[in-house]
Amino acid sequence: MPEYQNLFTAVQAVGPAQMGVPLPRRDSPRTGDKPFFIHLLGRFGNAQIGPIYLGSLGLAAILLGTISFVVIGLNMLASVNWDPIQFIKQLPWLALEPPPPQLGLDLTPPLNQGGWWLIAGGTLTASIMLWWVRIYTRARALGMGTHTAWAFLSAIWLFLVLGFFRPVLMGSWGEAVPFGIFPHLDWTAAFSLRYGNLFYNPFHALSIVFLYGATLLFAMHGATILAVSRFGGERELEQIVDRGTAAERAALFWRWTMGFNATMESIHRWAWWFAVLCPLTGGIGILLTGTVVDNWYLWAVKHGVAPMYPPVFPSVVDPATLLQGVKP
Ligand code: 07D
Repeated sequence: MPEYQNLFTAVQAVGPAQMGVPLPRRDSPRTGDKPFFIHLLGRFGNAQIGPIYLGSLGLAAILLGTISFVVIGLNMLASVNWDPIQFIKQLPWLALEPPPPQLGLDLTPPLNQGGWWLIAGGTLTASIMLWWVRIYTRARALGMGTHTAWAFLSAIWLFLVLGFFRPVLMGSWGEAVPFGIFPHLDWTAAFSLRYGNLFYNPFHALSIVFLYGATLLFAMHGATILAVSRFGGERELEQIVDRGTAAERAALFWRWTMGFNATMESIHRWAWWFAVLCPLTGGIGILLTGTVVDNWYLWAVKHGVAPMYPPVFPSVVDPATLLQGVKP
C-alpha cells in the first residue's frame, strides 16, 4: 500500500457499501437500497453513489423546480414559434419576462404578460425554500451543525431581494429580473446604468470584496492543504490534535510568508463568513437601489467619494431630476 495518496495516486479500496447512520423514527427511508460504485467518480470524490435521501420535502422541491424549469422552457419555445431548431440556436437570447411596469404588483396578469413569469418565479421560490428546509433537517438528522443551511439562506436572501422584496418595495413586478441567459445579464447592465453605475454602490463594492476574498481564501486554503497532503494534511481534524507534521508546517508557512496564520478551525470560519457576506451585503445594496438611492454616482459625489466629472465635459444632470414638474 503506497504511503502517500492523493487525487493522482488514490487507491480505491472497495468494501461493502456504507448505508449511513440510522434515521430518526419519523423520517422516510432512504431511496435505493443498493448503492453502486463508479471508479471514475472515486478519483474526484467518493466512488459510492447512494443511497439518496429523497423524503417528501425533497420530492416536493424537485417537482416544483421542474415545473418552474418547464414553464420557462415552454415559454421560450413558444417565443420561437415552437421551432426546436430555433430554440436551440437562439437559447442564450430567449427570455421569460416579468409583467410590464404598468401592471404593478397585480398577482393575476395575463399569462403572456408576465403571468407565466409569476408562476415560474413562485414555483422556483417554493422549490428553493423547501430545499432549504431539507438541508436544515438532513443536517439535524445527522447531528450536524446547520452552517450549510444558513449559508444557503444568505444566497436565498439575495435571490429574494432581486425577485421579490425590491419589486414589492418599488410597487411593480416589472422591476424583477427576467429568466434567460443573456436577458438576465442585460437586466444587470441596464440596472447599473439606470441607477448611476453600481460600482459607486458601497454594498456592491463590499459584495465584490467578499466574492474575491472568498475565492482568494479558498485558493489559499486549498493550496495549503494540497501542499501538505504528503504529510496527511487533508485529514484536517486529526491534524488539530496530532501536532508536528502537516498542520504545523502549513501554519508556519503562512507565519513565515505573511506573519499570521489562521488555524485549521478558524480558516473554515473565515471562508464561511466571506462566502456568506457576499450575497448578504449584495442584497442590502440592491434593496437600497431605487428605493433610497436613485443615482449611485451622484451619491458618491455628494459624499466626497467620487469627483465631479471634469469641467471639460458638459455637467452631469441626473435624468430623474429632469422629469420633475412634467406631468405623466
Ligand atoms: C444571484 C443569488 C442566489 C441564487 C440562488 C439560486 C437557481 C437556478 C434555475 C429553474 C450570485 C436560485 C436559482 C437554483 C434555477 C432554473 C431555470 C448569487 C445570486 C438562491 N460586479 N452587479 C454582484 C461584480 C458590475 C450588478 C454580486 C464584479 C457592473 C447587479 C457580485 C464586477 C454592473 C448586481 C458582483 C461587477 C453590475 C450585481 C453578486 C466587475 C453591470 C446584483 C454576488 C469586476 C454589469 C448583485 C449588489 C453573488 C449584487 C451583483 C460582482 C460589475 C451590476 C459581488 C466582480 C458595474 C445589478 N456583482 N455589476 O453572489 O448583489 O451572486 O449587487 O466588473 O444584483 Mg456586479
